[in-house]
Amino acid sequence: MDVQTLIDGLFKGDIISTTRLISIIENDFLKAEEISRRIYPHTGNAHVLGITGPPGVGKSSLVNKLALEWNKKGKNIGIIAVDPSSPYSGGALLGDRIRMREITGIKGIFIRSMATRGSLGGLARATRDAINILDASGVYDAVIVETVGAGQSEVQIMSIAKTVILVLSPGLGDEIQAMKAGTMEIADIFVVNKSDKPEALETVNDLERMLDYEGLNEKAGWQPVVVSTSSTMNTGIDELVTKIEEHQAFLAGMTSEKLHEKRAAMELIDTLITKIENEAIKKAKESPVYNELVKKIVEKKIDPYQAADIILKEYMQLSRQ
Ligand SMILES: Nc1nc2c(ncn2[C@@H]2O[C@H](COP(=O)(O)OP(=O)(O)OP(=O)(O)O)[C@@H](O)[C@H]2O)c(=O)[nH]1
Ligand SMILES: [Mg+2]
Repeated sequence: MDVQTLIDGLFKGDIISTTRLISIIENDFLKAEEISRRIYPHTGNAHVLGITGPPGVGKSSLVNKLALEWNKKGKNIGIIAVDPSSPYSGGALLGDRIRMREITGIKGIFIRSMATRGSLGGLARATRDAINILDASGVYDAVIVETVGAGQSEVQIMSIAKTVILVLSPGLGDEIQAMKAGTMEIADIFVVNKSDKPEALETVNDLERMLDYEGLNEKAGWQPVVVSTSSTMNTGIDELVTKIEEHQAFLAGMTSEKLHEKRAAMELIDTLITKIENEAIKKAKESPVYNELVKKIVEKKIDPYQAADIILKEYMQLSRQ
């Protein structure tokens, strides 16, 4: 089926077209560009929600319960679970599927896992395109993206979320300390999940103290909040929905031009980097000295820096012609 037929299907809310388009953007960078270009004017309607946090804190379980709760209120929810740790993705994705089993097949909830397959353009790009596909379908009120909060690609992914939720669980003092600079700053809502555990209250207190201390309690007029949840006991989920909707209302109420511009700038730079990267890889492989340089690196006759400089020099000469 050609791309245009699939896009027509997408706009009609056809799930198979949606799924096929996401597969295409994952695997085919050139077609991804064509798809993104055609759907872009239709994006911007879904509330994109980023859910991040250390491994095992209960993000997937929470997304599951959150989607159910929201769905009960009549909202359609798209979910993208991102797994950047490709060597382990088989197991992790399977785990996610089992954990999210409760919600697969429910009308108005769409779920999809994504993993890096060494795809050109990287995970952040593919995830962003997938979010845009769900958004452009016009079906989903919210698109939830789950990532493990660690590397650069997660921060990149989170940059397009309108509301960022950082999930923690009791007894993670060290992790909280370690992540405070990067990830803490981007969060609008902090969730202490597994609040069925006795140490949860202490974690909530620690977190609130830290938010005050770090001066993170004021973010462009929004006061980050801490919500306690338990995805196993299904508690605190309604409060989380309320807080998300409050943040959504807050965003709608402010002059969001700056916000839009910041997001657009990020998308532009990311796309540019992807293009340059792809171009660089292509040019390197086309270079007549490429294979020879690889061999020399293996034989330790040259180091990768020197080899890269040789290719770069050649590339600069080419682009000047
Ligand atoms: N006691 C308790 N356990 C929970 C709760 N939420 C999740 N868990 C358990 O924590 C484990 C991890 O849950 P996940 O939902 O997979 O956590 P995650 O953050 O998505 O994990 P990764 O995606 O692997 O980083 C599972 O064994 C869950 O059953 C909770 O509220 N209370
Ligand atoms: Mg998970």
